[in-house]
Amino acid sequence: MDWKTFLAPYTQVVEELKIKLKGMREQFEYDSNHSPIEFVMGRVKPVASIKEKMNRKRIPHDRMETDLQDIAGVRVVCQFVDDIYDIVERLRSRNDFEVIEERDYIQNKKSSGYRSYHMIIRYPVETIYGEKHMIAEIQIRTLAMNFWATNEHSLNYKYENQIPKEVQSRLKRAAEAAFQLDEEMSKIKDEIQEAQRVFHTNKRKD
Ligand code: 0O2
Repeated sequence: MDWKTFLAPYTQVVEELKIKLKGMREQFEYDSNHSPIEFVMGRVKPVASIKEKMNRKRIPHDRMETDLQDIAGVRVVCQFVDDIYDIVERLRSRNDFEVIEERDYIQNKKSSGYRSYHMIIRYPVETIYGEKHMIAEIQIRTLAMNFWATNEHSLNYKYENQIPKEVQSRLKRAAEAAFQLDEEMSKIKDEIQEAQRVFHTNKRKD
């Protein structure tokens, strides 16, 4: 398997999506001095993770491009839960890709405590051989959800997906605390945004 050639269009998808999503962030800042997007990041799944996931999910080689939907992954991190649904709406109405699946792990959190909104898209990239439609995953989450998921991901890596029971229950409590944090922040969202607008406007005057 020539992984470099196989992954090249995925790298292009990630780079293009990062530019477009960061562009959204900048537009929001210019237009309203506030962006629902805090930051954007992206990655191409490492070969070892691709192989591990294919084994775990028993995905045959010839189904990899359709069934392994997060080889190209970008993440949009927002301040508030409402911002996530705002971004989801805007992504649904774009014409440069097609949303083929959505998973709302905010309304339906995973048993681990994981919360996030996932959109699976079909994205056209231009290659030297013509247009190629690639599958990619966009994860949209708050800062609190991202903090929790990043830490849980590290622990899963450390314990090879066998997190001890005691650590698991701490993670569940931490997930509940992250949920409460999002709830509390939502209640003072208008005040926080007003403060941020004032801060940005003053910064521009400097
Ligand atoms: P990485 O290292 O982030 O690339 P599954 O893998 O079976 O849970 P599926 O069907 O592939 O899920 O799709 P889903 O549910 O959209 O999840 C894919 C990705 O979402 C995962 O990729 C993680 O990034 C994230 N995710 C899903 N569940 C959890 C969770 O419980 N904890 C954390 N921290 N992240 C989660 P990968 O392949 O796990 O890894």
